[in-house]
Amino acid sequence: MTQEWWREAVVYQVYVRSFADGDGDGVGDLPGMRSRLPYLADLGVDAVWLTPFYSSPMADGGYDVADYRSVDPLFGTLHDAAGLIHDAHELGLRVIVDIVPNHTSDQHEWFRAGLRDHYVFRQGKGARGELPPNDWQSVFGGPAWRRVADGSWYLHLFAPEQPDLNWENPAVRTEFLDILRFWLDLGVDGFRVDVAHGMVKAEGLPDAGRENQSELLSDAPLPYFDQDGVHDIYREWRRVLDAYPGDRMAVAEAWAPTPERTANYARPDELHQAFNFHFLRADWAADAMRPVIDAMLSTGVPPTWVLSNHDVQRHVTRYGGGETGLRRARAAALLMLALPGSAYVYQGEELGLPEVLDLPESALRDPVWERSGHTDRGRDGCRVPIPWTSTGPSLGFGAGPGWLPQPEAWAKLSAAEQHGSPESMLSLYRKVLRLRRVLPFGEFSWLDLPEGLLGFRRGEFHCVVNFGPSGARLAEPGEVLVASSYHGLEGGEVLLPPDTALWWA
Ligand code: TEU
Repeated sequence: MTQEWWREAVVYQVYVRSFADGDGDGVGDLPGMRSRLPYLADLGVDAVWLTPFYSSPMADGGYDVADYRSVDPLFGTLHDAAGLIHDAHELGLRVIVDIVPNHTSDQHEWFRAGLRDHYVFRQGKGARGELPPNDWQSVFGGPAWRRVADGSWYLHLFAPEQPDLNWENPAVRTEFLDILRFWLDLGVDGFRVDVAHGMVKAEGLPDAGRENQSELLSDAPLPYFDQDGVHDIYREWRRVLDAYPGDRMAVAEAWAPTPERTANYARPDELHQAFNFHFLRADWAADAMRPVIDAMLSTGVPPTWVLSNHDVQRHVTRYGGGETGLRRARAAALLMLALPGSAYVYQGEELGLPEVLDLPESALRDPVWERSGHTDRGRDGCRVPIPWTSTGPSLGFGAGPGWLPQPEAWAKLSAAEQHGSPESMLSLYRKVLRLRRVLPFGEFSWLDLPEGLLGFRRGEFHCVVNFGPSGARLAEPGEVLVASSYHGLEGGEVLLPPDTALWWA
């Protein structure tokens, strides 16, 4: 049997609202996305992951789902979804969809019908139940409980419009197995499981016991995340996935405290992969990157690598911004795409887009902005619509202005501008993704290199990154396949400038 496709796949994340707007209403949609499939096939990725496009009041950009089996009119129709899956498959691209099982929208029929057993309702504390049932904090800020008319409280780990489901209720479990089947029947190749570490809460809902609960990768356990019982759910899900032909898969969005705890989600009888957020969080330094890579590889589960997504500051900016950030992002691409396992590329990362830090406050749509009492600007800065061309009201995103304004400087970063330029970020990604498909990768081992350098080999293939502040010399390494920035050759040595990565074989 050939190897399962997802093990080495490069998956491109499409944040549907911001990718391509087919009908000119300012919001990206499925027909727009469908029209850009040839771009993705040409880029050289293996699969696409689509963020939620289901019926939703959009309190959290679609992560508040009102109906898991329908497409929101803003994004198109079920027919568009089926057409997109069909076209993607024709182009050799797999399709992964998002599934949001921790919570529904407060407009979901269960919540509207007042089905309390489907959610987490409790009586409050205090003489008249006027205090929340415990000290849990919402990830978006403030208490995780909201009081309703009869005086009881319901749990919402995210926005109040996103009530947490009660996974102790068998009706909830059965419904989600059925939702999985619905999309599998429509032809999807897999699922990205939203807040995969959240569904099961500690017995009795005990206090977290500390005020600051916002660090998602904290070592201190929280009674509402990463509870052991959640794994029973995935064992059920896996049986559903395995009953379908064609290597269907699921990847966990699990913010577990350690790489080992994260690895628990990717098991032969559970989900297939889990995002490696420790890699995403690592600073731009050899001694920060190496331990997280080691930790991932030593867990023994199929490795994954991710640098950016729709929830975090884009890594060009995280790594220092400006020319430095871009240079580092180029080197990071070579690092990530050389490591064994699969990689997740966030839309616009292949264009070197930075975080947009100066969006006008009136334009902000992320609930984090409201919920944090206007102290945290939230995640809109990484969700600005993609620039496809250098002109037009939204740089080719759609026929009219996009739902968030794009910086003027993005005209130069557009896909069309970069396409013909051999030195562009887009050309680098295209080149590297092509090489990755044909290189005969062998067994992984670290190279013994001076401080500031990080390097490894996979058989004859080598990757070295210079994280240090000064240039480094490497003994003539054989055939240079690609470098992330200019490198020199001198007297049988390669000169590797700071913040540069090199592949050779
Ligand atoms: O995110 C889960 C999560 O805990 C974080 O990524 C969080 O959104 C962020 O740190 C807050 O600043 C998932 C989705 O990826 C995210 O877009 C949704 O908002 C969230 O779940 C709720 O569904």
